[in-house]
Amino acid sequence: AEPAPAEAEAFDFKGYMLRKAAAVNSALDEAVPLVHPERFYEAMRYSLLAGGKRVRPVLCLAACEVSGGRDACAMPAAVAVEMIHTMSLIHDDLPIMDDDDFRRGRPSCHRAFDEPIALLAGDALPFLAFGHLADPASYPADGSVPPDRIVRAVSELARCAGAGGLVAGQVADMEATGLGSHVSLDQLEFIHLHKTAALLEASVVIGAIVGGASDHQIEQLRNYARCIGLLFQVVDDILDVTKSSEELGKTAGKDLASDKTTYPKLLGLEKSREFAEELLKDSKEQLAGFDPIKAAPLLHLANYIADRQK
Ligand code: GRG
Repeated sequence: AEPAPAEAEAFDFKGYMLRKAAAVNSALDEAVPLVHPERFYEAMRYSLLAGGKRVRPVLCLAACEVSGGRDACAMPAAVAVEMIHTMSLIHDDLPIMDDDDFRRGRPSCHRAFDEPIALLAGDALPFLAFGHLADPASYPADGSVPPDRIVRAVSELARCAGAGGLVAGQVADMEATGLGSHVSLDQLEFIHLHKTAALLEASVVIGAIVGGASDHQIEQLRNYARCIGLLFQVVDDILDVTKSSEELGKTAGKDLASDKTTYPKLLGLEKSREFAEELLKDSKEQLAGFDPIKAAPLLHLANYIADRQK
């Protein structure tokens, strides 16, 4: 679809992403220095600095910006969400979970190091994340992020990442494995809202909290994040089908044949595309009350998630 006139205004999204990702990378580098025991620290740094898209930390910075804060206020939160994301990938790749040898285009942590080190690197990262988020020394010295906001952000991240969030999503996903189209639409939505959307939600909401958003704004941004979280997964499912059918040169892709439950499998490709359109529209509606200039990064992040090709 053609972008609406307001969206077509010059906003250098690629430049924005590159600038913000570079700032996040250097903050991550600083947050986890290479100290003794080196092999363990190396493993954490290997996975953290492996060059993901940095969608979560950039969302966090963008939500802080739209709420009136500056990047320095949200950087501890941005670092924390990427640490949690990375630990979830390290553990997900372990043989006892998904057993993946590759991640972000190179050997997964347990392949590059070994299983015990990968397990422990994953174990340590959430503690580093919460330590960094809660430490007053992580924030600008001018007091622009008061302690009550920090405590609220800690509690929000704990809720979204833990037993009622990301971990619950992983459990539900494991339980659904092999059930294929016997999984209901509600179950599929539960999995994605927890396994994928919860951490995107935390990223946006804690960025908004440290940036000084009102409760009403926080709830609007939460809804925005839930929409793009689900959108992320619907797009992923659609790409799975279209990519694999392109690659295989036939109409039914590997996804339709595999045991994984996907939106195209439950809804069909056309309805899945409509659902993605709807989620994109709903996410943008949540931004309507914000300053359009400051909301531009969040709006373009939603487009980016909708349009991404891999
Ligand atoms: C949080 C304590 C705790 C445990 C984690 C293993 C586990 C429990 C959860 C796994 C969750 C998981 C693998 C979710 C998938 C999320 C997802 C959409 C990953 C891909 O994200 P991208 O595309 O990746 O943003 P990059 O590499 O760009 O960062």
